[in-house]
Amino acid sequence: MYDMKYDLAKDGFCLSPKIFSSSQITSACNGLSDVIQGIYETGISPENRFWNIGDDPKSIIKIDKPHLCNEQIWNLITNPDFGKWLADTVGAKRIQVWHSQSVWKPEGGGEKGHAGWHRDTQYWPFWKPSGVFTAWIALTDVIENSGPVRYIRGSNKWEDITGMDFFDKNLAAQDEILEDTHYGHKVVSANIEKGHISIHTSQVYHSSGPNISKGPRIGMVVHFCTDSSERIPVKGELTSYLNQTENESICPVIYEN
Ligand SMILES: O=C(O)CCC(=O)C(=O)O
Repeated sequence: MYDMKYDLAKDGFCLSPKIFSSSQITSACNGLSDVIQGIYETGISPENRFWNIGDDPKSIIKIDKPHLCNEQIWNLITNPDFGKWLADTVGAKRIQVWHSQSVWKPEGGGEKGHAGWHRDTQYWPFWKPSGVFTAWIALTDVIENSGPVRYIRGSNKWEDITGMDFFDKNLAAQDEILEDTHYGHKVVSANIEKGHISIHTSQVYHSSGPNISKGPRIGMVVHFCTDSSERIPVKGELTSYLNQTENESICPVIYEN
């Protein structure tokens, strides 16, 4: 078995040993730079860009489904060792990537680099919470000063808290709400080296603060479903969003036993 820190079911997250080699990480990172600059090697655009060329270079750069645009990014997230590791960690027979995003946090951006406290299910009305997870692959060494992803230990068991939002940069206001509702909660930073991964459940609260280190903090975020995931029918523009899981050139199955 793997030497894992923290307990996914109990704490809501865990930290892995090294999964990816330095050369795999470097290639993916170069691919990501291209995508950020609008260079799409495959000719396919990302699903969504929350940062565009000409925008503030100190803001957090979030791009959805960059694996469609670049082969090196695709190779990273479809790596068979990674798929097997995810399957063993969450106890699944099948792992499918249904979404991905890159989160590039430039150094020195202050609160422009913040990601507010949230739980992933806030944005996923079409999934039941169990059986869907997120893997965060470190493409740079992440230390406390880099603005690591931070998890609230055991918050995967909490009720929803009003006022939490990924896109809200006001972490201080959110911290006050958390203190009021869950005084004494324990925050753990995912300080992991390049090539290591943190994995979290869809219900754990997490956020990240400013990057005051000397270089960018770069993460490739892989959202995956398993053989035990269940869809929830939704109305409106997201009705057919998950139909793309039927297309493996968008949502690759990376492990099956
Ligand atoms: O990279 C970050 O700072 C936030 C990532 C995140 O929200 C996630 O992995 O679900």
